[in-house]
Amino acid sequence: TESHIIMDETAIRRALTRIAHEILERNKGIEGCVLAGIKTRGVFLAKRLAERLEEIEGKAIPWGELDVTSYRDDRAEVATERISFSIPIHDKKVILLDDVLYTGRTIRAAMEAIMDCGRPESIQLAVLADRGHRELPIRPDYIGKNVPTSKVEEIEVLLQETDGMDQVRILQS
Ligand code: 3GP
Ligand code: 5GP
Ligand code: MG
Repeated sequence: TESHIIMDETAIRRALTRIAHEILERNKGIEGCVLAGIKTRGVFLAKRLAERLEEIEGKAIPWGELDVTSYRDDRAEVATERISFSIPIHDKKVILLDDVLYTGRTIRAAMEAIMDCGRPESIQLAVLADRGHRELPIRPDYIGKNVPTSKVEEIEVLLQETDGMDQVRILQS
């Protein structure tokens, strides 16, 4: 397996800072916005982005974690429990955060999970890496890095909180 680094700690930090500014520009501030990090690594990205937004705006932005496994369409068993999001989302602008966007199935499931909790004003999507190969009509609003990949390549996302370091790598077997 061959591996090379496509984002280091600095690149990840700069991408999150840029995305924070893009979110503020698009939404004219953070009023009415809520961040939803998709487990596992999307949660840490949401937390970091919330910190960045608060530094810039001087206002706290609500954020929470979303576990969408029971909403996925490729699970053998039908969802028995409908999990809820811990923050009220009625009439809010919900910004989903994930590490890697691939087929789009995770995001479809995340949108369903959010919709089950109420009626948001809108849903936006931010990802650290977009590796292409969508199977659904989903596109991110905020992208850390576009990474054209073949289907056999994989992106490895390492974050300090879970992996002891910040790095994005591409793996070719
Ligand atoms: P994450 O939960 O921290 O995002 O999907 C579960 C984990 O497996 C993910 O971690 C992700 O990083 C990792 N993973 C690596 N390659 C793939 C892949 O091709 N598909 C999925 N679903 N997950 C992958
Ligand atoms: P999708 O549902 O869009 O196919 O895949 C998105 C989810 O699967 C993300 O939450 C991500 O964690 C995981 N995933 C898919 N492909 C990759 C990949 O190449 N690398 C990593 N790290 N995660 C991936
Ligand atoms: Mg993920």
